[in-house]
Amino acid sequence: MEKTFLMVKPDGVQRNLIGEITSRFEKKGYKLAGAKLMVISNSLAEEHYGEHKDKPFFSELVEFITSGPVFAMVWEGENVIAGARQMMGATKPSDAAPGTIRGDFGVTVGKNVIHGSDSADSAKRELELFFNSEEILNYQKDNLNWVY
Ligand code: DAT
Ligand code: MG
Repeated sequence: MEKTFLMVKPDGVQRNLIGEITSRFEKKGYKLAGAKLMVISNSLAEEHYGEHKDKPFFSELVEFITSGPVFAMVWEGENVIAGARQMMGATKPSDAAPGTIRGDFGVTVGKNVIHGSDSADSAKRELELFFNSEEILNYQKDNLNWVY
């Protein structure tokens, strides 16, 4: 089954949105396969956001993502990578539709509450960056017979 990397960013943790956000993915029918509260180091932040290293907002982005705990998660499900991106909404909360996480809880692009992998390649790369194999659990959830 497909897996993706999702993370409640420091603003979402501070704003008590961990429960709200995880609840949306649980209710959707995706399965939580791993999770941890952690503070991202500078080097991990620079590697995670490496594709943006030449952008003018890069240093601000690294400073923000390392500014407090994040809630890092592994979610599993059919087409979960694209499905979670849809549930997150557009990068800029001002463009994100109501009903999406960024549309409902964000105002500015610099504090847009959640990260999610944007492709199969980035999901693989980001999951390997944030989780080791023992932290990703393979377990049975019987209610998934009522999702699939
Ligand atoms: P996404 O998080 O939707 O994958 P992205 O990969 O283009 O978006 O950018 C990563 C993060 O960088 C984004 O969540 C918020 C920040 N960011 C993007 N564009 C920005 C901009 N123009 N100004 C400030 N921060 C920006
Ligand atoms: Mg991205």
